Amino acid sequence: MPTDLTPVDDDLAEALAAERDRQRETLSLIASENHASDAVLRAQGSVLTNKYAEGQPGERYYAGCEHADAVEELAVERATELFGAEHANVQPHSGTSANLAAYQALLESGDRILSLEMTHGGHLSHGQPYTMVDDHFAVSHYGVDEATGRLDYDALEARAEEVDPDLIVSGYSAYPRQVDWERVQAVADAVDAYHVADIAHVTGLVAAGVHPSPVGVADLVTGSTHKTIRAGRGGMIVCGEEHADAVDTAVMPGTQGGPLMHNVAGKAAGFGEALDPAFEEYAGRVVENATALGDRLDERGFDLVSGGTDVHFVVVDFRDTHPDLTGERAEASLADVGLIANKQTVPGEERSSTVGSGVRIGTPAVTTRGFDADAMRRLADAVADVLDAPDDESVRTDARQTVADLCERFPLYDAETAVTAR
Ligand code: DSN
Repeated sequence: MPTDLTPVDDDLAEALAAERDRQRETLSLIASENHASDAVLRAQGSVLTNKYAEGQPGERYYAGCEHADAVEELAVERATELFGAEHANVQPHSGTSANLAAYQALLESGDRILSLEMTHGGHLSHGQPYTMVDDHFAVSHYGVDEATGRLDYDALEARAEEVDPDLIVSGYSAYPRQVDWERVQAVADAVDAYHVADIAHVTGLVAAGVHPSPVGVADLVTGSTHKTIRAGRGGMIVCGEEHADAVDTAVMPGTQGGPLMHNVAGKAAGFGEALDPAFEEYAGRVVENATALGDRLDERGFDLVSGGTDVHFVVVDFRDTHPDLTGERAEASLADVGLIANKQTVPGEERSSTVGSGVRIGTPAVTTRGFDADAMRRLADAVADVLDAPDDESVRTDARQTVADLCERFPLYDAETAVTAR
């Protein structure tokens, strides 16, 4: 922990301490969240927040960038090593920013994008209504097979032949199975389209080799850096040399100004941690824990989209087993006992996206706390108890006790973390 702590003002310190305590005293099951290390938190809270560094290392638009250059070079070197990529741009502010830059790099305004339907697990930045992607491009969607919950690559191919896209987006926010990147690439090749693989969710699993990698398969691979990879909030793009200049120009000036160099420092710290062999073990456990969670929920009579998981979360579908339970209600009931998950639409959804018929439950954050398969089963029982009887106060009391026990057994951060910075 840092020793030269600079206190923030009392009001802000109180809010930050409350958030730190919320994270310590509840269990984050949101599949896109994780707990960054103290090293990443410190890097993100560093003096680099003060520095403008438009451009690339060694080719900046402002003076005084020599140390920013060193930091960004570390992040880029570590990213290329982690993902086995020829080129990395670590400046995107987020996964969405990375996707906007990817479209800017490869497309003209009005071009056609084919991406997964959001209610089937796609992402806003893949061109859902009300986004600028949808405003500037002609977006069409493909779906999963509603009976199996799995991608049907033959159906994707047929849809691509119908739409004739200029770009196909793969990689998803709520698809609980591995993606066959080569098969998507074959579809893209067949219709002469670019292929952007958005690995935002599985970045850490790909880096650790517990999910196949689209690097060297898709044209561009985009992602965020704060989910399974635990490298602090931000985005990135990795690709081959042939797209390097287009990507760099699309990030700046195409879609961004000055990079958030403090976040680039966080990425350097987190990518360094992910290169440690211990990270491979962590990523493997994330998937094992999701499998244990899914198996137990299945034993307890819940339906899982696609029947299970290969990744870091499960999606529970209430429609057949708990037809009166909505995702919104489930999210609120779980949150009330300290289990923080998110409502989720399911393939074939008939409720609105703000209500949903499912819940997505992820394991990256609890695995960072040290959860093993036994702890996951205990957690799964608490989830199942609450979802089976969301109005039963004695069930809620027991679930709160389970959460308190698990938080105590798998502690997170200490009394200084995130309240102070240097
Ligand atoms: N909001 C993220 C998720 O939860 O999947 C994606 O950006």
